[in-house]
Amino acid sequence: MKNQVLEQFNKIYPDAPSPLIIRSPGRINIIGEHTDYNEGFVLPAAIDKAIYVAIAKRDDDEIHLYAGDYNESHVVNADAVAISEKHWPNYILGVVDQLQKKGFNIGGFSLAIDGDVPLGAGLSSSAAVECATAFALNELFGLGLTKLEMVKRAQKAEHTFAGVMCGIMDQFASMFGKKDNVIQLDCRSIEYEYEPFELKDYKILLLNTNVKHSLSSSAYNERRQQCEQGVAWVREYHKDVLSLRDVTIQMLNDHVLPKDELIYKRCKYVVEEIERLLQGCKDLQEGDIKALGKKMFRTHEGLSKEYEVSCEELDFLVDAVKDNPDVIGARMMGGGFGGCTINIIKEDAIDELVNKLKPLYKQAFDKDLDHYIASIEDGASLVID
Ligand code: GAF
Repeated sequence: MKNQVLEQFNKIYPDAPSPLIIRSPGRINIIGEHTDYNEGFVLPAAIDKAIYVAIAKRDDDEIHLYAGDYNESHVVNADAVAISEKHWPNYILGVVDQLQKKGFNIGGFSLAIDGDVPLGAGLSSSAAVECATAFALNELFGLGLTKLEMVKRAQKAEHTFAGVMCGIMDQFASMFGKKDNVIQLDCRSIEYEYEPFELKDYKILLLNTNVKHSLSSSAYNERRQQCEQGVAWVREYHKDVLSLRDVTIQMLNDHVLPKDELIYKRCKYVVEEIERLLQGCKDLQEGDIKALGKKMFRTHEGLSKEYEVSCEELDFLVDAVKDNPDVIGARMMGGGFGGCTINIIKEDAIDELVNKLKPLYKQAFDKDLDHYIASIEDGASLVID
């Protein structure tokens, strides 16, 4: 991939100086879904699928972008960065805009981008692009930003230029990932701990529905607002409550259920998921992967029936492995409405499962089912020869 982006860069910008190359990975999340923007916990990790950026300074103030995935270019002046009608430049330009708003002087540059994070598969290709861009600009212009500052600029870029009011999980995982470790991140204090993820003879299998989720299709933002509404109702009685992190089921029963059943359902899922993650982390520390797996199935149920961010295809894939003794946990992953399921499965059972599922999936939905065995890798870095 690194060579591919370098070749593209050299082809598109033959007169440019030799570029820096940055790798920023996609992510998985073991448990803790839709908890980040509720100031709960998440348990993500960076994976072996990544976005690569090649970048070099220009002598003028122009920003030249090229995306290998689309074989498309986009040019804009550094003092006229704005949301583009094309989708892909926004994840890059949003970061430029955020850095400029922080007072950094971003001059002209040429950038080529490519990667093997499947797009719209719930593996956070967009966060990987944003983090790769922030990392690249930080290196190129010597901005001196910390990793956390880059994460925050990248997250804000998603809010402003992509219109998705995401939490911090995806950008954090892409930037802070550590090989063979998951990150237990407290999304309120932003304190985090690495936890070794030892699966022995199990693997992480991702099954891609090939249903492209569109988070900005407002359902994601709507869920966030519903959580905020629930908190506002509880706060009328408990002034110290700041987010669903502080809310109990009793509070929801008392102050949300009488007002709105749908909002109650959404909030209940989140409150339970925050607790489930904490229990799941204990399982992990005790080496009880099976107990953690059971919780993943329960998370799926909550996401599907209470938070309602699943879809038929995701439900089908989780149902299909539910009673398989070789699969100890499975659920939809990420924002939802499509993308991948994450499965913890015995390594020697993968082929049989995938060979069985692919034709069934095709028959049911007339779509292809893709699969990836994910390994946990380091977060964003400068690629050095
Ligand atoms: C998306 C968002 F970008 C994350 O912040 C997170 O909320 C996730 O959905 C759901 O857990 O990936």
